[in-house]
Amino acid sequence: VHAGVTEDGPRVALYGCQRRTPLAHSNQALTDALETLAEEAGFGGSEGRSLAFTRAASVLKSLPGPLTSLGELSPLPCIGEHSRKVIQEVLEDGVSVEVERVKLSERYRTMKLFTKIFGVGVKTAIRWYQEGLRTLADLQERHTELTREQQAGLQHYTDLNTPVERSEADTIERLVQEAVWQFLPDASVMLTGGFRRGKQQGHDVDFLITHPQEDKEVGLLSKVIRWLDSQGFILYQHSQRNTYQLPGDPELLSSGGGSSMDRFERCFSILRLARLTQDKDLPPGSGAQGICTQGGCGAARGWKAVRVDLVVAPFSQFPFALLGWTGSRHFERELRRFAKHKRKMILNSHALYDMAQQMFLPAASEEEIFQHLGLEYVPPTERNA
Ligand code: DGT
Ligand code: MG
Repeated sequence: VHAGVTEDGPRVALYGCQRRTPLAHSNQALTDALETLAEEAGFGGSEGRSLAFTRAASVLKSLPGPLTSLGELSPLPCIGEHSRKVIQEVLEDGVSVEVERVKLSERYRTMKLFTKIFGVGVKTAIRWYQEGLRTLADLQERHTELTREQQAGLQHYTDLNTPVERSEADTIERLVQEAVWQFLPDASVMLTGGFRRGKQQGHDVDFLITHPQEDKEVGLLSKVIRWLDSQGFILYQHSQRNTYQLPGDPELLSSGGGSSMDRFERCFSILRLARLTQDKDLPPGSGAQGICTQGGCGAARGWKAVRVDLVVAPFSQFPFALLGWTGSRHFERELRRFAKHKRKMILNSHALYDMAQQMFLPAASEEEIFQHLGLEYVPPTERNA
């Protein structure tokens, strides 16, 4: 018996953070269909509906084998009426008429096009759509109304929507380490996000930087950025100072609690990466091998623009930051929801606060955070909820 059923009843737990979700699973056609509807609901401003489809898809991702009949759905949590209907259609006909209609609709296609621009969220895309804009050329005409970030996003649209390969992420990791270690040799640079969960491709490359001696990391990021820029690696960057105040940051403790945005010092950037096919032309042995500088191969367009996020966390907050930046987005959302509703705790990327005891719960590792939450540890590669 697969489909998550044991003799004791459903094996699939209610919250995504209580389940193990590997990257590869057996129900891709079903989850693709549900996730299209989740996306479409989000484009229409229906957050609740969007979440319902996302949760249903996430449950299917955790199943040990392919779902073959509707009956296997009954012990599973989070499968609403609408999701059930879509699943039935895909099981019986291979496709869902509703999903196919959505994918062809003008709004969905335009919203996809616009939200794939770096710096453009759903709200902005909706506004443009309502104003009658439909193509990237339409946006080019309104160039002056775009933010600097959106202009960069538009300029590098093709590159930024070409998946970043794992090998490219590794190359960028070596470059970031080279930059960081010049200023702080004992700092650690960790690849987080999807690549830490085992993905072979990503939409960006996420790094978390820390130093075992707290406060040493202060001021590091601006030096790193300045060096990268002087070497010609920066196509765009926007840095933010750390605005988190310990202890008892009022915003952390306010009702909303665990928000997904954090207040670490960080830099959203677009870096210039040499295409790996050109690796052989570059001098070997340099940490920056594979990355292109302005004078080098830019003219021949032997480079590719890649989105890179650099986040600096003080050592005591590092495990929370690592947990928060490893994802998946849905796993994070479920962790925070579980903490709040099942444990009366507030979790974010800085800290864990126990509302009953009215105290922060420190942690030296991700494992300890799971322990505080009374959750079985889920390794990064099983967090693809
Ligand atoms: P992808 O699309 O291949 O880059 O996949 P991911 O999973 O790397 O997605 P990404 O890069 O958008 O985000 C990585 C994780 O970091 C994700 O679980 C959510 C988290 N994250 C992203 N932005 C923020 C932020 O502003 N604050 C916090 N605390 N977390 C964030
Ligand atoms: Mg990422």
